[in-house]
Amino acid sequence: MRRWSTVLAVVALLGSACGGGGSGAGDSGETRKVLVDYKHDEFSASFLAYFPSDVKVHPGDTVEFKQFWTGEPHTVTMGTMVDGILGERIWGLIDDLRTGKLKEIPDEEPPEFEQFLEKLPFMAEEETLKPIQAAAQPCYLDTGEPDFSDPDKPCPKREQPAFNGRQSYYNSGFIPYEGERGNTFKLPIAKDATPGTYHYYCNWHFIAMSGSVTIVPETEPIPSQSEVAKQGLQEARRYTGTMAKALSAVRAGKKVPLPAAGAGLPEDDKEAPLIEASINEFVPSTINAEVGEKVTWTFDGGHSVAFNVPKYFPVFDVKDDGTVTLDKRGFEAVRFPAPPEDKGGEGDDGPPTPVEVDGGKFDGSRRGLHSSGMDFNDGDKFSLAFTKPGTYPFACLIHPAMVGKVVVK
Ligand SMILES: [Cu+2]
Repeated sequence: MRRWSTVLAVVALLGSACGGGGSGAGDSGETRKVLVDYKHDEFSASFLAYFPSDVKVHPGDTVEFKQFWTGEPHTVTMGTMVDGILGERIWGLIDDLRTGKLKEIPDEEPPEFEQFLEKLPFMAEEETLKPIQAAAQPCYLDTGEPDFSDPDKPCPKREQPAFNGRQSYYNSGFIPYEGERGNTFKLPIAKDATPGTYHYYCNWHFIAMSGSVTIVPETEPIPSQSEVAKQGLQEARRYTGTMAKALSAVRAGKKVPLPAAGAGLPEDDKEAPLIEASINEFVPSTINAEVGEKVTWTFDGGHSVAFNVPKYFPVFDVKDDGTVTLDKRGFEAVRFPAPPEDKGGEGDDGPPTPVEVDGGKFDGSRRGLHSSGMDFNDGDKFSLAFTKPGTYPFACLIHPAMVGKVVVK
């Protein structure tokens, strides 16, 4: 069971290593865009946040959630269950963490949290990573609770209704990279929507990745789309400067303190909230080696080192009938030895002893996907000896923009 403190452990990691139709929304409605995750044009990264995280709309408007594809799957999950189970007190606390008013997660786990986890599971089972279809596929319920008891059973299929603030469960499901629904989830606001503030969260990354939609009466003014866009960029850019600096320090061979307390706080913006953002880069991205020389990768964050990676490798995918599938090869060691299972780590006393997995010899004759898997703690190592001259491209299976190559001479 994930603990309160770990799922809310919102540290910025400075690492090295539906289309859904607009049914019900009026034609005259305006659109406000919220970015899901964020793409920096100078380095590969992922941001477990929505930008801007709070948006105001009128009945009849549409909120368009536009996802930048960083490899991290996301959802937009809301409804009276989401607001109701945690209640105003806990959401208030999460809002304060998300907006930077609160800097530390209170130690005490509120009872509402346990209940929330029981009623609203992640989009995949924690141990097996098997997708839970009722959480991973779109699900719109006017009343009652979704049935999560059978992971293979999706919610009853129905056309996406406009959001009215009264539906019990309103879930975009996994927003896929491609296919008919593209990278966008549209949230049409019903003409008869009940004014109020509604929280949404990502049911893969959980409530630290959340935001709110506030529906106000037509008579009340709302920020224009250009103001919303400006706000979104401003929120995202509170982190990118510090991240770029950290990356260039790492590239210059400097030791950069990692998730250690406060390390992720943007230096220039002490008021910025702690969000989970990670640089997804191999440093260096080009490795020169001699024939027979051992090349070693040190892990920092959740990544894999994979060779012979297919052009398109969706970790989560959506089949024609809507079933969300997971390719476990994205997480597990493939054709390389897996790291030992008991490595100690989170929750144990003291830091775990770093492990080094020796992947053995590698040359161009070994075909098919090879991956280190992701089951490493920060500081663990994976090594390979290249036995033939050549260029060997590699990538992280989770973060498609995280690539590198080994040049063997
Ligand atoms: Cu997410």
